[in-house]
Amino acid sequence: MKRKWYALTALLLCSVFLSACRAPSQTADPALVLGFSQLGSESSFRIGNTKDMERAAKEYGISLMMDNANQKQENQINAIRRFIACRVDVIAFSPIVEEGWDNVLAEARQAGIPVILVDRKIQTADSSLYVSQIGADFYQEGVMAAEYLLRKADSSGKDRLHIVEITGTENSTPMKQRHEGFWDTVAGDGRIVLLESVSGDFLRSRGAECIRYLLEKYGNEIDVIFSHNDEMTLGALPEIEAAGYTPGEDMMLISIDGGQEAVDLLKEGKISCIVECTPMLGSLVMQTAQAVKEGRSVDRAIHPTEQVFTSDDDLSALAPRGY
Ligand code: GYE
Repeated sequence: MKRKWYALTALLLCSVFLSACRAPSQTADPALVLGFSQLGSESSFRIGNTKDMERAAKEYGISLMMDNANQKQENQINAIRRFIACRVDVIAFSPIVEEGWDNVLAEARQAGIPVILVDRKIQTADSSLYVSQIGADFYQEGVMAAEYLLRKADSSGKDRLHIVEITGTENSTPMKQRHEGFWDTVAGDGRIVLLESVSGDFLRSRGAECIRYLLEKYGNEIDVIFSHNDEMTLGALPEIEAAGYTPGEDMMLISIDGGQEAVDLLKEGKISCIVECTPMLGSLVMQTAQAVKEGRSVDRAIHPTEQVFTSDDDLSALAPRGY
């Protein structure tokens, strides 16, 4: 009798586990099952990226098993382990930070499951742990932001511009490389003087906190605010106005991402420059996953083309941003 109960329990546990492996969007006989660990929902970029991954999976007939890590690396690691246990065909993930992935990616390699990096990168000595990185050239985004500032410095004729920087998530690729690209480009130009750089973690609420602190400390000494993403810029803007300053006149805001809400404020002149960072990576990811599954070679790095929007441009013909 006991043996029968044990067998029944084991059968029940297996069926529960296997049902957890079924992708919600799984078709009857999917050509490819893709496990995707999304890092969170911290910004309109991230939400737009998630929606585009879902759109592209449907378009390409790929079963998407998606997990939202809610900004925690341990949740991403656990999700990747679940994907391995579910024997997905390909794993994709957007690593919240660059370090700490070698062990779990070695487990995926051991299981014979290829890994695609989406949006951000990882630091690893073992390049065989992933097959491709699909996302922006964040260093170049920093360069483009700085080149805009230098052009404005030239046209203004000012011999000093005091700047504060609100950076993204510590140790994430976009934070590190946007910072490096920007400051490498202005290095040696004595007109650009950094007052302080503070971390806003890519969050709107933290952008507001950061600018309150910076305005309290530096006030009208601030000429330029370089913010690593629109979310923090959108948090900072109301605080700047509440402090009695006119964004776009008293202070120049330079931002990155290019979502609709920020672009609308650029058209109003409240934001001076937005470097585009598109979240629409879904098609590139699905094409790469299919190529990998079919044994075709893929590029190690795939960068979407991106543009710069300024408040001097005529953006009347710009299509809706979609994020
Ligand atoms: O700029 C920001 C998001 O990784 C490029 O993460 C992405 C960044 C983006 O939170 O809005």
